[in-house]
Amino acid sequence: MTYKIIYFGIKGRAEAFRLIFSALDVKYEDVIIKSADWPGYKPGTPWGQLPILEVDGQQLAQTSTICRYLGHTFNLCGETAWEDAKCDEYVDATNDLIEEWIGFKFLEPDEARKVERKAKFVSTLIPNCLAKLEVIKEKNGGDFLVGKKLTWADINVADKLAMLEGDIDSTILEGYPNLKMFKNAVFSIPRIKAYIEKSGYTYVNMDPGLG
Ligand SMILES: N[C@@H](CCC(=O)N[C@@H](CS)C(=O)NCC(=O)O)C(=O)O
Repeated sequence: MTYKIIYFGIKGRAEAFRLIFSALDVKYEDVIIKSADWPGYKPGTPWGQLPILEVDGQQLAQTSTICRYLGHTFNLCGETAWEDAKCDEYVDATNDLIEEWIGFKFLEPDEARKVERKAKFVSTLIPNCLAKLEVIKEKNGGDFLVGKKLTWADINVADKLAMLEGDIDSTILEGYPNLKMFKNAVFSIPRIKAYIEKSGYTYVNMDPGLG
């Protein structure tokens, strides 16, 4: 199989795929679309947006769909239909948080509204979400969110936590010991650790305006 990740020159939504490929030592190619080339490229994409995963020349779109596909392909999914659904639930719930982050950070045109939305995000939305994830993680025990082994949802959610730490506040997981342990467990997987050390892990240089 040949895998290509087609995306803008940022970590963004595609980083979870890179972490999954790295964890499993599966080769992939990053195809970077420059902002200037995007208007010409966009009409030929499945839904007018990136990222896209190309598998042996066939294209798959939508971030969570791609992550889930990789999870099923590489046996990083739940062991039962229920566990699979729990993976989806935790990824969808945290998607809501991240879409709001993208919304105020990249897409909100009104400066006053941007400040207002960020304040609500930091004071209410993040703590609400992290408190719920903290309980989920504590109840599941072990290192991960679902069942007893690593799933694609662990990698997806840990990536989002790292993104928030990088962009909002590096101490965001203080007060959530189970989540902190969880994120560290994912990022301590030897191949993921090696990938992070090689690639660097910062979200601050995202290309503004792309969302
Ligand atoms: N629902 C899509 C959203 C993808 C999305 O919003 N992609 C942004 C970049 S992160 C994009 O392609 N922006 C350019 C555009 O919409 O023209 C997904 O989850 O993959």
